Order: sequence, then structure tokens, then C-alpha cells
Amino acid sequence: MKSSKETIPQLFEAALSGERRSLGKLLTLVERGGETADDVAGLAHRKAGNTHVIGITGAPGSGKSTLTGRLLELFSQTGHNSAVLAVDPSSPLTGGAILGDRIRMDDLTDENSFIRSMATRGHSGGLALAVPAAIQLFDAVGYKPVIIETVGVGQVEVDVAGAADTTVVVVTPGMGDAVQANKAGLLEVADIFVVNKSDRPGANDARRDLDLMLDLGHISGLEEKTGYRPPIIMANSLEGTGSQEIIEAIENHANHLKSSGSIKVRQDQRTLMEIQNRVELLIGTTAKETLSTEFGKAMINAVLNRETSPAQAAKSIVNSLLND
Ligand SMILES: Nc1nc2c(ncn2[C@@H]2O[C@H](COP(=O)(O)OP(=O)(O)OP(=O)(O)O)[C@@H](O)[C@H]2O)c(=O)[nH]1
Ligand SMILES: [Mg+2]
Repeated sequence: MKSSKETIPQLFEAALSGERRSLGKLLTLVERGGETADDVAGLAHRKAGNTHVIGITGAPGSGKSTLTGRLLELFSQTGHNSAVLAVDPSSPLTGGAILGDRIRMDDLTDENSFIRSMATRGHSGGLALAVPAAIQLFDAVGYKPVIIETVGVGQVEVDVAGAADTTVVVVTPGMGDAVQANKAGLLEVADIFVVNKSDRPGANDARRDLDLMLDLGHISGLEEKTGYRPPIIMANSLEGTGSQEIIEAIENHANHLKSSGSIKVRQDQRTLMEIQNRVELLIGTTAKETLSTEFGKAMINAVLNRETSPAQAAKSIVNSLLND
């Protein structure tokens, strides 16, 4: 009988054999962070490397979840087992929104798809570690593709987009949405643009704005280097218009990544980022711990007594860490 005492390798084996409940438990462990999460990530890493990761980002309410649901349906119809990770970086404040998301998207779940919302609970570095680990877990147990949905409003989201092989940026008609997306740095990370809610007035203007920005080279410089220009696709995700075209654009981009060799560059870059994030987190944590040791307290006092400067104290503390 299965009990709560299942070990991580047991849970992982069960998840590999398609047991959804075990996969759910492992994802919870990954989300909680700490050494247990590292153990899960370690097992997943060894079996990962086979999926295609699609990032879907855009302003709040632009229709990312609705669109994702459409893509899931189409992937499922063509025999794909796809997984969705809906990431809400601002979760401590807007926890309700992500719950709403989960309910809306769960309506669309079938046995071929796995949908999971991930909140960061505000712990430092949480998102940077938990997102790649969750992707690798989905990858390891055979989900292909893996879709990450993030709200595109800041640097964190741009970083999360960096976790994807193909990034889809969703904009909507009106109020210079494309210009806003540009300011948020989202145009540079876009491999595919979707003008969603194209049933609304101003959809053609949004398309034209994006086209102009592409012409002006505001976006990436990838075009000159590789001959790839991000396509702009009009969609109405309430009705499903444009979804098939988006899937074709994703396949086209995946083929481009393979033929140009950039897939390896992206994946290597991603691995490097993950290691770097982990190094920074480990050093940061250890440094904070050092501050409450006798040595750390003595350094703080020396600064308070103006015997040494904050910069000097910081250097001494880092040196003591490196020589440990
Ligand atoms: N008119 C119209 N409405 C749409 C379309 N796509 C989505 N919507 C609606 O827009 C609203 C927001 O859709 P979501 O899919 O939740 O948007 P989201 O980007 O996932 O939102 P957050 O995750 O909260 O940032 C919902 O009421 C959808 O029904 C579309 O193509 N046309
Ligand atoms: Mg959503």
C-alpha cells in the first residue's frame, strides 16, 4: 500500500510510469524548495533533455490561459502529452488570481495533459530554481511539449521566458499594448507574436505596430543573424481562431532552432543560468548565516564602532567563507 512515507526515488519511479498523483507530490516538493527539492531536481535532471519548452507571456488578462487551453486541446488531438506550468511571480499579493486560473484551466484537463500552477511564496531565488526543476520533472516523465505561462510585467518574467525554447508573446488590441510590451523588454524575447482578442477593435493597428517595431530592428537582432523573423499571428482564443497557426509557428521555430544550431546555444545558456542562480543563492544564504556567527557579530561591531568600513567588513566575511 502507498503511504506518505514513499521515498523520493519511489515517487519518481511511479511518476515515470505515469502516475499523476506522484508527479503532483514531486512538484509540491520542488515548489517548497530546500534540499528535498534539490534531490527531486537531481533525479529529474538525469532523465530530462527531450522536451520542447514553450513560454507564453503577456500582460495580465491578455488571454494567455485561454490560448494555452486551445493549444492543449490541439496537442492532445495529435497525440501529444503536454504539461502546463502557470507561474505567478507576484503570488503573495495575488494568490486569488492564480487560483482562478487553476480552476479555469482545470476544466480543460484531459488524461493527456497535466496542468499545474506554481506560486513562489516569496522565498528568495524560489522561482529561479523551482521553474527549471519543474520543467525538468515534466520533461523527465515524458511530457512534450511543456508550456510555461507567466504574466509579462517585469524582469522576473523575462528571466522565466529565458527558460523556454520558444517564447510566445501575447498582446491585445488597444492602448499601445505592443509599445508597452516593448518597454517591458518582452519584444526582445519573442519568437512568435500573437495578437489575441483580434475580435476587438484595433487588432490590425496592434499588428502594424509590431510589424513596424520588427522593421526598425527593436527586436533582438536575431533576424539579421539567422534569417528568422518572428511571425505575428492574429487569434481569437475564445473561438480558437489562430491556434492551429500558432502551433505551426511553434513547430517552424523549433525546426529553425535545430537547423541553425541555436537550440544547443539556448539550452547551454539555460544550464549556465541555473548553475549561476544556484551558486548565488548558496553563497547568499551562507553569507547571511555567517553574519550571526561570533566572527560575523565582531565584524558588525567593528563597523558600528567605526573601526572598519562596511566594504572592508564585507570583504573579510567573504574571504572567511572562501577559506572555509
Ligand atoms: N474577446 C475576447 N476575449 C478573450 C479572448 N481570449 C481570452 N479572452 C477573455 O479574456 C479574459 C482573460 O483571459 P485569460 O485567459 O484568463 O487571460 P490571462 O492572460 O491568462 O490572465 P492572467 O493569467 O490573469 O494574466 C477572459 O475573460 C477570457 O475569456 C479573445 O480572443 N477574445
Ligand atoms: Mg492566466
